[in-house]
Amino acid sequence: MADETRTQVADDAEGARPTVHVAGRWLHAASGAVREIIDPADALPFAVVAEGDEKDADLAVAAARRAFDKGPWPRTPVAERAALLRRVAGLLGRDRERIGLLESRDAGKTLEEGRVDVDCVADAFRYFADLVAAEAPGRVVDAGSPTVHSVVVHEPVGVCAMITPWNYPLLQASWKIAPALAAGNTFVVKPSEITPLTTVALVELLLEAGLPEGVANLVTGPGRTVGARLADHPDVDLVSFTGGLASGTEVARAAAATVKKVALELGGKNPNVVFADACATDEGFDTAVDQALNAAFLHSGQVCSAGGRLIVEESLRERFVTELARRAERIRLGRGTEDGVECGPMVSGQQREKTERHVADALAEGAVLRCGGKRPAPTAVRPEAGYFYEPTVLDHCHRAMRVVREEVFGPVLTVETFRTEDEAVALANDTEYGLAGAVWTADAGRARRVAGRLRHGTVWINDFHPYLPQAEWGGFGRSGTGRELGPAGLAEYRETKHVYQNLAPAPVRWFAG
Ligand code: TXE
Repeated sequence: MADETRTQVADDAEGARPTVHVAGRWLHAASGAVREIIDPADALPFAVVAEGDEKDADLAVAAARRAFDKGPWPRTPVAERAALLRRVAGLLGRDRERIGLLESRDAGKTLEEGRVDVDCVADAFRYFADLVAAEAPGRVVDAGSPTVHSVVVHEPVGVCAMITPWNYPLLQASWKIAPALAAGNTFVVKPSEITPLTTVALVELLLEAGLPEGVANLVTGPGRTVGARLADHPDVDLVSFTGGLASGTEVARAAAATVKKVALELGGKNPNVVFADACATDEGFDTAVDQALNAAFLHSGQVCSAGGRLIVEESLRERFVTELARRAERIRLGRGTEDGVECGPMVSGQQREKTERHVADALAEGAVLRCGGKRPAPTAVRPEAGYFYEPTVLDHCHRAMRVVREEVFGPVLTVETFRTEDEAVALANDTEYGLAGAVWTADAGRARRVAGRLRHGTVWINDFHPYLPQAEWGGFGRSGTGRELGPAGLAEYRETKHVYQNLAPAPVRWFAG
């Protein structure tokens, strides 16, 4: 399996691919610069893409502007837009294996995770197609007069810039592209410079589905040049960003100069609160431990909603953490395409070093290492050069520690304890973020009480990680602004217009003359 993967993608690496897409044409970067794309499982390049800069961003924005102001897409009937989105979903299904494999190779996730991502993305395209197709064309408002016809309609925002990260490249681009297209916008997408390949594949599918020229534009390249230019470009009407807090803050600052609409998804520091009553039975205990593992270590913890903060009732701690560490040690690391591998490498050396610094600081501040805390020994499927890091459990943590306050974005679980429900809620809310959190309890009343008090955009009760295309996703606090998915995820890409029609115009005589 691994060898097939290697050959297929290696073909692409023979020369730089023209991965900048502007006004219906695939181009090399205007400067001619290229970038090697690294396989995080062995730290070797396996593809070469165009390294765009501000000039490519300007060309892409100009194309998107023309397509919005003069092209057919914003004026295309909703039913036709919905049909195109459904065709894209169908093409994703057709190419599930190819794109799933590309995502696995590029982002370092397992092949199965790559496939699931493609399925989720197809669902999102179908969801937004159904949502717009079912809508009434406008909301008639009672103006209190038979001679006034008043209606509120929704229109596309215009040119949308989308800046996406490396952990879920296809999924995060699609959560922006699907609603933006459903609403009739044109766009320029800039994927993370280290994982651009499935975004290129997605744009190819949009074109195959029949999207008119200039609606979808893509610039591969760095955040500090391409991303920054998109955020401050005067012809961009909206910027939607998913990534880290520091870069998101810069994007918001740059966008403010031209009063763009801004949507930000900036990650989280997500609590997983476990009450002892959830583990009263062996089955309950097994489920809560299993899900705590999944919450923290899926995709090496490089998930914005990763449950990296375990907040467990004091009486349960020793039993829970002992079992958790035992099972974390058995997680099979390796290249995501190898059979039996449960967790791939981290995405980059930089991300692994950030994780290592966090663990070192935590240990210096008094955390107790229960497992992991180091790079694994190399094996055949886990070469020395890959960016692997062992799933790590840090016990006896507290809020003053940097590892508990800041997003690690690596396979690190911290353990804190509580004695009362109030204490559990206070700990879970004691974060500047507010993206997601979970509560585990067998007491239905407590579940609802705690869920009601958590200041997070998604709260799971006796579960962790699931999301639905029809339910909004986004954060409180510094996890960001705006929402993706659900009706609010579509509303982000729309302007609201009130059209007031006087059917019997007459002078108002406000001024005597
Ligand atoms: O992300 P960046 P990085 C968090 C996570 C991680 C940290 C840093 O904690 O350790 O962020 O990761 C583009 N103007 N998340 O540095 O820089 C960049 O090119 C415009 C959380 O890799 O935020 C990429 O396309 N764009 C997260 C995108 O921003 C800029 C997912 C994200 O990269 C830019 C990833 C600028 N000035 C990391 N600077 C989540 N919310 O899921 C960078 N970019």
